Amino acid sequence: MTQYTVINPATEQPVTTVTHASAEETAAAIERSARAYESWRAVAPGDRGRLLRAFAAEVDAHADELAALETQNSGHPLGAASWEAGQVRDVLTYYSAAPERMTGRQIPVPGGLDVTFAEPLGVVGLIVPWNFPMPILSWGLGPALAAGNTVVAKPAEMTPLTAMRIAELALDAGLPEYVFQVLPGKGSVVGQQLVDHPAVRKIVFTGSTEVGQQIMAGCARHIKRVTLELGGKSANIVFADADIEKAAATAPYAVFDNAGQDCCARSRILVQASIIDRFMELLEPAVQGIRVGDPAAAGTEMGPLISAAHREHVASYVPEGAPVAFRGSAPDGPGFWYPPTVLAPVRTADRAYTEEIFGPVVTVTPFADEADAVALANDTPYGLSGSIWTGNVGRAIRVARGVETGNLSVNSHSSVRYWTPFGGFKQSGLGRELGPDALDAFTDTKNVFIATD
Ligand code: TAP
Repeated sequence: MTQYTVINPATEQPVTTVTHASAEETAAAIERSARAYESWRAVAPGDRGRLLRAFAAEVDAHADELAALETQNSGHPLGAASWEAGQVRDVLTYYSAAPERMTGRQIPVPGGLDVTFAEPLGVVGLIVPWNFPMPILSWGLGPALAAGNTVVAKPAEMTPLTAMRIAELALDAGLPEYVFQVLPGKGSVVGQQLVDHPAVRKIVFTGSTEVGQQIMAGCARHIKRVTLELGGKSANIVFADADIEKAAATAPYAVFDNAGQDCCARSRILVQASIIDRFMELLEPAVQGIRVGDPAAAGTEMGPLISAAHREHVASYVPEGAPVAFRGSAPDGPGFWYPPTVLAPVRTADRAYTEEIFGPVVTVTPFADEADAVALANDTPYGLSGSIWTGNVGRAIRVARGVETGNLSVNSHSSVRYWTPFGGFKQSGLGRELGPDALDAFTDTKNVFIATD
């Protein structure tokens, strides 16, 4: 039995210890999940919807507790963690309407009646990263359960606490036992077992591109369905005709939110050369104004990084002599702190420009014209997110169609809204989560022909 000590990244103090599941325990949980599936899929649609609404209400009633737990475990500012708990409630509520609306089609054919059914898949394995433990769990959980699947989730080793509590809340809300289980443990043990076990019919993985590649290869052995949400190196493109004040004031939040540990972070700011000096003048006070500190304190906007190892990784992108234009602040003393950092000018071959840093470091690069901006934005293997700032609606549409990425916002930095599809182009992933079509990712279409002759 392996014990894991969960550390508060803002204090470096232990929070609690968690017992890791072994490969054998994971297999046993998957088999319990497969048995629970037989009855869960048969629950009447209205009752399944009611249970999901009860689950959402239970999460809502414990939102403050969940937020405080996330702040301790992940170092997220309390305001952000409250939003994250609210997102779990909202995703469950949104998909609670689905069971009663999962209609098939009636297709005109000769000689009979042809209908389709959206059948659940069976046991779904969710492999969740440490950066947004609650929302990312809910994006798979809500539609998977609504469609009639059962779920075994593996939270990241470093951030298991809110997922474990949410599983308890599911039982308190009346979800039958083993419909939703959370197994804390290592990716190489619990995650690998989810990928390898034949009773798991689908994997939803969010994390690094490298591990995503291994998961996809593992799923191929069973033709297991897979959704991958991987990394990003998204561009925030600011044209000379934009509201430059607003673009500069909001740019730091588009990359330093969650201390930059966000796959949608707009970590490459591309600015039209004619306005770059003015933009930098406006960006500096915006970056220095970010309130970095105790995540439990009211008004804190940015907390620490998740671990010492991750801070070292982030710092490696800012070596001696790096072109630091300016920096925000960070507390001294215990905690894995790293100040918001702006690098400019950065060569486009520099690894700070090409690699996902997953920390509060952003590069600023000038571009000449619209074609140059699109070419720079697309010069990456990733394609997850991005923003376009312009006052010209035609340009906004042309650039939005030209940038190879799954989620774009114009004159804002919105990315993940549970009403709309979310996912990546290129190496940022495969498949889509959220939005009205997410049920398709948790069902297979069955076609039935009934002869009338
Ligand atoms: P990963 O190693 O990819 O971990 C993500 C999840 O996969 C964790 O739950 C992890 O478990 C699990 N996992 C690891 N190896 C596995 C395996 N062989 N089979 C099945 N599951 C496995 O990411 P990370 O180490 O947390 O972060 C590394 C980098 O990935 C970051 O710096 C960032 O660039 C990127 N990242 C991207 C995202 C998003 S949202 N796209 C999220 C997090 C990280 P453990 O708990 O044991 O690690």
